[in-house]
Amino acid sequence: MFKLDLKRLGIVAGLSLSLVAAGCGSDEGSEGNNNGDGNSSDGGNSSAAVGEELDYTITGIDAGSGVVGAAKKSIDEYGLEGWEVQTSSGAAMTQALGDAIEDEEPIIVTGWTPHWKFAKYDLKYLEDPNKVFGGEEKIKSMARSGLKDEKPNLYKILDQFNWEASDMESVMLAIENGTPEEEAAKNWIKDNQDKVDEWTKGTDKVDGVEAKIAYVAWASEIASANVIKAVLNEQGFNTEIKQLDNGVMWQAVAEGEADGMVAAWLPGTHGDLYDSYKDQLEDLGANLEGAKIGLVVPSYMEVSSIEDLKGE
Ligand code: PBE
Repeated sequence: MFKLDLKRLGIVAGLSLSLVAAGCGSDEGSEGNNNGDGNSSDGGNSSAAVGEELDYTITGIDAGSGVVGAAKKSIDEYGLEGWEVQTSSGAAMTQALGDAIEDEEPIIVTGWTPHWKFAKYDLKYLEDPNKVFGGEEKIKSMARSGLKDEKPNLYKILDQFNWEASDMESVMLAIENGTPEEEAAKNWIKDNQDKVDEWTKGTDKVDGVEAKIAYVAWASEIASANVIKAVLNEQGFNTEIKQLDNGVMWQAVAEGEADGMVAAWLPGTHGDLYDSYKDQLEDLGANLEGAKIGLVVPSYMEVSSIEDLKGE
């Protein structure tokens, strides 16, 4: 195919240039990636070349996640012919990211904030001029209908739950560094009792009332689910946090199988799910502001925009 040949030529040109550049002893400041011609001095991190090196693959997470949906949409919207999103899991994605960084190899992952990866690695979001990944997101809490009357104290705590991105990140980072999930949640609560007191303000303790909170196995939601569980249990609830696929989490709250969830990324990430279920659940508002999703790469990569992936 003509297109592929052009890409090959780009690689060859990139490689020969990289030999020249190696003689200069520096690849800093090369701006050779802005026209997608692959002629960058590192021979691997520039637009067309990066596609070849990555086998035109974006390292995704679970197929049901909003960020994978947006990544697939970005392939269409930016005309990234031949690119694919490989789905796996959040854990597999961060493993692949860590491995690539160890070898200073290129990688593109579906990423999000808050996430511990930004504390651990030097990363950047690829610019998204077409706003396929949306803008600033909020994480909202949702309750099943009827919860307010049936379990008013649970309803009120979910409604008052509110923290900062840095709070969530610190719990995520502790878990990533090996602290068991429940312990990381309890440690954060111990250090932030003033915040937690705001969430439980005006509620009464209960005696073993069951609370069922749905969540998804994303690092951010593992953190929030464990924190809310620990807070509820301190108030006397018998809390079960139930790990589900994204669509099933929404469905579980909508159909009343779960009492609620604190993992609704809106308006963009879970916008479709919200539209499907909004009449069957109660939106309790944001529990965290300043969230974001996008394509994330190590800072040493030269590509800066999703448009750069287009090649020729
Ligand atoms: N995430 C984390 C989720 C929402 C929370 C960005 C991976 C998603 O893409 O659906």
